[in-house]
Amino acid sequence: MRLESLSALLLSAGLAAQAPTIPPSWHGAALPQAFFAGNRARLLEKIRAMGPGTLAVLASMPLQPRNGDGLHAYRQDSDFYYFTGLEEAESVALLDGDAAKPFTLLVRAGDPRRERYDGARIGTAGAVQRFGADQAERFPAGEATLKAAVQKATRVVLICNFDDPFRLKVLDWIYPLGADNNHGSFRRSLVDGRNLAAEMRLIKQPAELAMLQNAVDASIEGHLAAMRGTRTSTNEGQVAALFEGTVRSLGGRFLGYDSIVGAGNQACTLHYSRNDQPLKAGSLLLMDAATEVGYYTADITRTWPVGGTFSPEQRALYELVLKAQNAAIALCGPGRAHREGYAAAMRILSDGLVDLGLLKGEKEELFRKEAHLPFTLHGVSHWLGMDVHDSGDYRRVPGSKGGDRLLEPGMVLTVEPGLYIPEGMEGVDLRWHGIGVRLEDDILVTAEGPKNLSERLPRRIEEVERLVQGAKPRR
Ligand SMILES: [Mn+2]
Repeated sequence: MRLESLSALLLSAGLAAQAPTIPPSWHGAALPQAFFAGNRARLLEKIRAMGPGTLAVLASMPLQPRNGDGLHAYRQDSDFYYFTGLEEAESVALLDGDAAKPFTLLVRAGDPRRERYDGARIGTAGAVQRFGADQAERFPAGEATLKAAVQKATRVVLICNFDDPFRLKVLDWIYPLGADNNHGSFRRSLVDGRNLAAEMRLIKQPAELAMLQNAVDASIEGHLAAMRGTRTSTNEGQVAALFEGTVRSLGGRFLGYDSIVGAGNQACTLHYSRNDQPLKAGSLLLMDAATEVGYYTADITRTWPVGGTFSPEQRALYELVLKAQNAAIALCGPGRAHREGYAAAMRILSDGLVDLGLLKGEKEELFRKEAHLPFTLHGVSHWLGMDVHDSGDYRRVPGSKGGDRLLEPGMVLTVEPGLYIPEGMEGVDLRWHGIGVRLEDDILVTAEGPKNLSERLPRRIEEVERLVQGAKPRR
């Protein structure tokens, strides 16, 4: 049948409106070079403010062996990417606060044989033309340039998260071993620049928020596919595959973190990621999974019944977690301490556990003693961005109240309370055993208050049940 006639047929039958909509995809999504240049300009301003002779040195993520002669898939260091947009390994970026042309990229030497295996390397021309470097050099010559620049500087701001050998090399150039370091350190100092980068990354720019929303949207589609496909699955692995296949097909090249897909008792293991156990009838499934798009990741958790219907115990715990989550989300407005949401959520969970008979005693006293902790286990928020637990200090900054940082527009954080009752938990009636519930959404702080970026993914029990029941029951 020709395509036109098929769509005509669908239209005449009134079916076109019911055809599944294909969500947009984000294959190859990346922020524009102007974004990275803007970040470099702001970093340059900060290092110039430190005084003359300041040089920033940024290290890329080292290659990571996996097994045998195989490597883990390469993913650039978040800080390095934020300031360069460059995804190539074994690169170094320099920003010289004194120079009129401050940005130097040092990139890998050409290797025709390796390049036949791994693809072309960017080279010095690519570094200048595509990545905006003022000048570029290839190793090994680049190493002499780097050493000279470090030794000429009076202050080196090092932004190096994971490349320990590189850090030691730079340290040795600054304070040569066996030399008169006491004397040397008067001339040259080292500043750890990681907090500088973290503070910049904490407030998201509009372009970053758009990319983060792409990651959230793709992750929502993955969650919907997993929920709809649970009743026709027999193993956690199949549900994980529905999520992961969906986000990959939408352009999520990497997951933001290993998917957690745990049914029944496995839902009580916070970082469970084997995802290989059979789905037992009557159990709840907890899925904490998200994709990264263009170096920004979502972080979303939903919990649903594998058979499509919550039992009374599952329902009671779920409703409690949902209530706690909504209360904490409402407190993600500007000017709030990020921990206010935690306190509100814990109060609701603690009182609710008493109401359900899971904690026994006087509410005020139990809350004060944190008797809920064996059930709640973890905090409810963390920053979100390029890293799932994004960089940025939670405390000790000017203007903070009670030692905590106050929320500002442009910050993004998760809100994810949970309750966990593993098999064998002492002092708890057996009917509650093997239930783990967590709900997690991604919240943008705006001047008008909290904005839930993952709102579209249902949380209310009736909606969740309807979604899961949409599929045919499994045999
Ligand atoms: Mn999280």
